[in-house]
Amino acid sequence: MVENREKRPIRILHTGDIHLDSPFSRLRPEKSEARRREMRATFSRMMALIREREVDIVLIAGDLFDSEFVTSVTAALLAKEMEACGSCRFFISPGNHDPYVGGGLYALGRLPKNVTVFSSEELTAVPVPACNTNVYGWAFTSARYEGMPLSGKRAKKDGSLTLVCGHADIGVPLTKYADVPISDIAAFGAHYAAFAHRHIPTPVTDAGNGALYAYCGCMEGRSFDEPGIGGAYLVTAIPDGEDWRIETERAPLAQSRYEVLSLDLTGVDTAAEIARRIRAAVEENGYGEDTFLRVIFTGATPPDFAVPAAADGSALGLYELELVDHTTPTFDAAFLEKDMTVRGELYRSLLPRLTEGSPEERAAAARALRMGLAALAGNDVTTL
Ligand SMILES: [Mn+2]
Repeated sequence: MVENREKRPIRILHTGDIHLDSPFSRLRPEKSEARRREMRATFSRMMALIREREVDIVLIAGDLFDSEFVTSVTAALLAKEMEACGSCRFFISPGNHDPYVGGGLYALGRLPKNVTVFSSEELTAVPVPACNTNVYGWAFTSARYEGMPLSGKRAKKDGSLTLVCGHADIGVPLTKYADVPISDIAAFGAHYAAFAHRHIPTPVTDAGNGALYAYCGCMEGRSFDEPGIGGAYLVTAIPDGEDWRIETERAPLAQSRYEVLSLDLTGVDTAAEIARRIRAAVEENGYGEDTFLRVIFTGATPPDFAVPAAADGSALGLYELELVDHTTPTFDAAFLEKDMTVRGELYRSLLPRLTEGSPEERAAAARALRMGLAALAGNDVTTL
């Protein structure tokens, strides 16, 4: 007979898209290894937070690591860290990057006893009696999941706290990454549904009938497509009569972040002024040694002013600074067309690509024209 345990607040941490051992193919080898080390360190910091905040249940909604066969360093780290949180229960729902496959880390059963890994595409319920909780989850068993894990299912309504942990592509019909319509989340009716797969976090949202759900976002951004400070959600379920009330808070964890900044250069014609504006933006946003910053220049600039193409990020106290030139040179086409000097010749030779090329070709041609005109005008064609 199951005893009716006294209800107490339950603390939950929702994470996912951690991508340990990510290849970081965009970075140079020495930097990518440093980033992998940094990600393992961030993971360890998250585990310290779990101990410090006395978290009861950790939901890892998939893509914990970045391949079916994780490195031995990471496997050892996972086992050690999870074992050190002995009183906490971990639930892992394998995603498309860390599917449950024979011979993989999950199937080998080398994770400590307090870890439950979902192993079936079928929605599975695991009771946690000590927490008055049922955790529901599913697994990717390959890089694809072409079903609808929550379709037609309902959470058990027996007064227990109900949680979902899963890797899914919410609201994308016919997705190959587990199709979960928002209406399925509402109909299922869990108190909190923890999702991963999208790397940008979403606010905690009510799908309907108080069924909350969120994407936690990735723990560490890996490119400019994953901007912001990565982290996890801390969720507290507080007994509320026969039901539970949910409170959530964001826990920032990342050691590095990617940020994208747009800078309008209209009216600017010196590198010094550009440097001043970048410096001001860096200060205003609190970017520092943890920041990979991409600055996109926009607006219209004089045709003979060479917008800097590269800059030393460390001089601005940044990890790395990348400049992207999307400005339009305000050259006088009608004048250049008739210009019989080498300037006109340069313009005419670039004209087909300036007008008929692909967007990339047009941008490259505009840049070539600008550099050429700048050089011919005796202006510096240098970096910031
Ligand atoms: Mn994924």
